[in-house]
Amino acid sequence: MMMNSTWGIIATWRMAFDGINAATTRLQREESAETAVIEAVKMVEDYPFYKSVGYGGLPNEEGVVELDAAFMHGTTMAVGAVASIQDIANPIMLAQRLSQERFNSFMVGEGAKAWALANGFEQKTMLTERAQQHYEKKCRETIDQGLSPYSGHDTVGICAVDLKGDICVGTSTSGLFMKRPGRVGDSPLSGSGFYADSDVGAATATGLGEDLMKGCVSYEIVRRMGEGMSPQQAAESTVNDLEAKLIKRYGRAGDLSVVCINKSGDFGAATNIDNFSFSVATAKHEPTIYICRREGKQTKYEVASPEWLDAYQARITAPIV
Ligand code: SD4
Repeated sequence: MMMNSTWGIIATWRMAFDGINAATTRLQREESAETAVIEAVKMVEDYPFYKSVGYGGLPNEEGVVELDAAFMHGTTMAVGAVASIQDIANPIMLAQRLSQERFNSFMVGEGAKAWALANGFEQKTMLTERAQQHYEKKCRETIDQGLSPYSGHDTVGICAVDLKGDICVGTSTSGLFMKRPGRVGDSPLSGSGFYADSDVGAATATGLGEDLMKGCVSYEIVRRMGEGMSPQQAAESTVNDLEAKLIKRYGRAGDLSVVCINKSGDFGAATNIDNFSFSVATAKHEPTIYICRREGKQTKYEVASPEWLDAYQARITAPIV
């Protein structure tokens, strides 16, 4: 078996940090990138206060939680994905399972749910009281007043490299808050929300799916790394190029944030917003949460301060009024 001299894992947002910590132990113990990614995504899906992924995820405009998830193995190139699925406890596990199927590996809605239940996946009511309260508040503040409700969306995307040299990526999200029933973003779309190639590296995206998918950003980042760019160069240039192109040809660009890692464990992050955070750990880098900001065409990041972390925790658990 091929061996790699290093390991690493990187994820969008602060919410993945506990999962990254747990994955660090796994990857050091020579567990697979696949297990590290799935277990880390599951932790985010299961935590009710993360309101954009899994249990506790925010609902669509009719108050129904519809979830998207995907998994890709960068060695076998297996991809599995689910979209618009309701009331299945861990969409990422379903995506992983679907990645083992020769056919029908990307399933949506009712069909995906029926297959999941027939194959032993846990049914769970994914709408929490808190998410319902967020929904009612949003209705009061936006729709009831004729304003656009589309904001608030954070996908977890996690890329990992293991000591055998396998590279995997997984995503999970409730998508755009107040989306139309049936709306699907970039997160379950190969090449857009995620991509992994064990010869090169992996990338994953978060932000406005409708715009991220216009640039197939994750594939593009991996492609650029494969042509010799560092992960940071590949991430930054891909975000900058897509943003510029969208503004020029489409008139505007939504939120675009990405993280990536290469097979040597070097990582990169880029964004066109100011408060994008990411979590990372590698053989050379202890588990850390970074906050990004954009300076000109560059994305700079600094370690999240204790004050920032406290404020974050207070915000996600604060009563909804
Ligand atoms: C989507 N890209 O469904 C996802 C949402 C997201 O940060 O990542 N938001 O469009």
